[in-house]
Parts: sequence; structure tokens; C-alpha cells
Amino acid sequence: MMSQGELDLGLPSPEPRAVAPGAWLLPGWVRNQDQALWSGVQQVIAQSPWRQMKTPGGRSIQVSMSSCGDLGWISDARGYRYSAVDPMSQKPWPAMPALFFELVQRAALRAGYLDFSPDSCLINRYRPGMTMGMHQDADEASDAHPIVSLSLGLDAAFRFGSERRGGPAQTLRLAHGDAVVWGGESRRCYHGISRVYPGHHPLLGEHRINLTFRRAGD
Ligand code: MD3
Ligand code: FE
Repeated sequence: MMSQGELDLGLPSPEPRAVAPGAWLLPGWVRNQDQALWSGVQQVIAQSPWRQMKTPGGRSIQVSMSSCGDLGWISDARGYRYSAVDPMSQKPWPAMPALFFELVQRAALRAGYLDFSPDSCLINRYRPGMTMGMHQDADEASDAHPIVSLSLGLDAAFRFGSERRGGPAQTLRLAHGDAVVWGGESRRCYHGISRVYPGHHPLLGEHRINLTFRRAGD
């Protein structure tokens, strides 16, 4: 029985699968909320549209991006950083939908991270053929907090290595509805997307969408 006032998110509670020290895969964690998540993404995109940002070196990033929450990750000629305003509109990013926060905080809790409160959600959109090169996430104020990622749509091959560039790496296939919590020792490991599998997803069509939640500010 649910107690009064409790929200039934219909969550499956899969056993977390250890993928690296401090990192946990929660298979299908958000599969039952996929439509609500997608409508949340569309609401964000209505205010802060998909865009292809430029690297500091002037190349166009293939993956289309947007953000919600207090801080959004941006890249331009001046570098990589978090910004409180969307450079396209000069206005604050859309608020993070309460459902996003809830699902992700619960995922972190399930993986053993007790007080994760993300202030940033980067939304990445891939098509088959797009990749994201191996990199570290190092633009956040502190690495004490985990990062939580949610995958929707087409499957992807996710590569993760060690804290050293070019060290040994493993591949994890991420599917629609999967959550991954990256904390502790895994927080600074190199990672990237080596492949998005072609196909047609009933909700997302020819796309993979990844939502990455971080505590970027203090
Ligand atoms: C492991 N995005 O936006 S999410 C990124 O699927 C990014 O769009 C990928 O890497 C994507 O920076 C991967 C999973 C992820 C995110 C951050 C991590 C894994 C991580 C940070 C440290 C270790
Ligand atoms: Fe990353």
C-alpha cells in the first residue's frame, strides 16, 4: 500500500549492476516514465532549442545539445564552462522538471549516494553515426557528487576507461530507459560514445537522447 501523499512513479527496482568502482548501472530505471521524460525534454527544447555548439578550436560539435536547471554546460570560442543563462536567448535555462530531479535523485540513492541534488541537466541528442570522443568531465566545481545519466531511444555503445587518457577501456551497451550513476573513483574516468546503433525507436525515432545530471555549482 502506498501511504497518503506518496507519488507512485511505478518504478521498477532493478538490482544495480556494478560497472566500475563507484559506478552503477540501473537497467530500465526510467523505462516506465519514458513518455513523461520525453515531454519534459520537449518543453525544455521549446524554450532552449537544440543547437550545435562550437569547440574552443572552432569545430562544430555533432551532437545537438540543450540544458535545463540553474546551470547549463556550454562550449564556444572562449572554452567549456557552465552558464546560468542560455547564450541563444540570454535568459536563464528552463527550470529542471520536478520529475527529472525525482527520478535521478532516487537513482543516486539506489546506488548509495545519499544527497545528490543536481543543479544542471545537459540534454544530448545523437543520430546513428555520431560519436562523442573520450573525455573527462572536469568543468564542475566539485567532484564529490556523482553524475547520473539517463538514456532514451536508440542503443549506444558507451566506452569508459581509467583516469588516464589512453588507459584500458570497457564498452557498455546503453538502452532505452537505462540509468547510470557515476560517483567515487569513477567520477573522473575517461568516457565517450563510440557508436549509436541504427534503428527506429517507437518514441524517439532515429535518435538517442541522453540526459546528464550534475552538481555543477557549489
Ligand atoms: C562517466 N555524455 O555529456 S553520459 C557528457 O551519452 C557525456 O551523452 C555521454 O559524456 C552521453 O559529458 C555519456 C554518461 C556519463 C556522463 C558523465 C560521466 C558517464 C560518465 C562522468 C564520469 C564518468
Ligand atoms: Fe562526459
